[in-house]
Amino acid sequence: MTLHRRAVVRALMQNPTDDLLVIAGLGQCTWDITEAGDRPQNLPLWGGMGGAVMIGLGLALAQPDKRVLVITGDGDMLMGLGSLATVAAQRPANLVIVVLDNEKFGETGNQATHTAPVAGGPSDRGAGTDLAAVARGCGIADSTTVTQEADIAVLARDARTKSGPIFRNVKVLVETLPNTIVPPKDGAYLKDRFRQAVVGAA
Ligand SMILES: Cc1ncc(C[n+]2csc(CCOP(=O)(O)OP(=O)(O)O)c2C)c(N)n1
Repeated sequence: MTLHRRAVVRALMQNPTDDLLVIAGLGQCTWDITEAGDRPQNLPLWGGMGGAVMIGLGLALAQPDKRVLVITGDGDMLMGLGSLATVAAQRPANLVIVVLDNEKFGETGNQATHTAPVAGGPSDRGAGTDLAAVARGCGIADSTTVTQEADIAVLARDARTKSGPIFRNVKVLVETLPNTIVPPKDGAYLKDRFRQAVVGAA
């Protein structure tokens, strides 16, 4: 794996328009989207695990004229796998799911997740869980794995323009990154800020 997560997120969020709604899964993705530029249309989930895609799905269905980009980790995605079947059933054309797959629970100390290859052990299953294959199996036909620097520009373009639902599993390096730029910590404030940006003052 050679891709740097922050470079991927910066490419995904370059020059965002107001109709780009970004949901970040917990842990490092929350820091990543904030480093790319905090904005009211960003909803970082801080410590809420397993629900990033479900939140994105609800939002995409409620706001069909906006583009919904979910950026989350493999740990969060593995916890919420059932959401992929519902995305496939609902087929929101405006939903893009990008998993930054470092094969670790990065935020809690880099414990291996099930996307990591397993050598030995009771099941000796070899390759780890292939999240793009899971998404495809759920019925999201446009599901691929991204591993190359050269594919980032296409990833970023597809994320903003291609008809969805789209699923991309991006294999990224395990990195220890400074979290010097953090989003607001108050969940109610973040929710209200986001809501106002999406639907205006209630
Ligand atoms: C329900 C629940 N279980 C465990 C945690 C602790 N936790 C916080 S971040 C994290 C790891 C997240 O891993 P991943 O989604 O792969 O993100 P990464 O930090 O590797 O990008 C865990 C297990 C939590 N916040 N909530």
